[in-house]
Amino acid sequence: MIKIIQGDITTLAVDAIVNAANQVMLGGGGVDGAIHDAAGPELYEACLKVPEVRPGVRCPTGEARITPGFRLPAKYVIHTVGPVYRDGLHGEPEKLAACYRNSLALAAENGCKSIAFPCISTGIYGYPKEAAAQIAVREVENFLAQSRRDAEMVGRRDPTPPKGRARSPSAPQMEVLFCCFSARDAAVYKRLLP
Ligand code: AR6
Repeated sequence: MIKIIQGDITTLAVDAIVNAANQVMLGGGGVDGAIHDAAGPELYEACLKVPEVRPGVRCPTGEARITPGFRLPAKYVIHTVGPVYRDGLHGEPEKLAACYRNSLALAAENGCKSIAFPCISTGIYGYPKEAAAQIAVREVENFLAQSRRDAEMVGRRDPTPPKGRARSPSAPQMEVLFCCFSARDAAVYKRLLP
């Protein structure tokens, strides 16, 4: 199920909220700053413990990492790093799609039944809002549809998940919220999800 809400993602009592982080994963401005402020210093400590894949990079662009939510109402924070928008011809759409796919997969692996996304990359990173929302909606719809197909296979007692893909037991019932900070952002999503 997909819902659009307008508000502050740090107030949501969902299983996971997604953070539009940067590669260092130690906080920043925008939604990242708001999430660190609300979660408390324990979140910074938890992020420090995420291993670097190379100096200064805990989460490469398009990937996702999970930490507890600490003082947030959400159980987990899933940190993902959207692309910095240049002109759309430097892999930005693919990287943004990967953010949604990898965040959803990580949520499912951790048994989450509800997840809220901010409009990744559309603030400081400058991704055009309409184009970013189209990618977000497409990826979430694809994920939920695939999860339903997987669940049907389990229902037919076929124990073999498709090759290369882990089974996500909680995914078919997952509630996905697009948490838009502004009414304008919410209107973009409402046009795409009538
Ligand atoms: N709740 C929901 N959405 C919010 C909130 C909030 N409390 N605050 C802002 N937004 P941005 P990016 C919306 O700039 O473009 C950071 O410094 C905002 O209106 O937070 O991916 C990181 O450390 C916009 O629609 O993220 C990175 O360096 C959306 O969140 C960089 O910014 C994303 O805006 C990431 O830039």
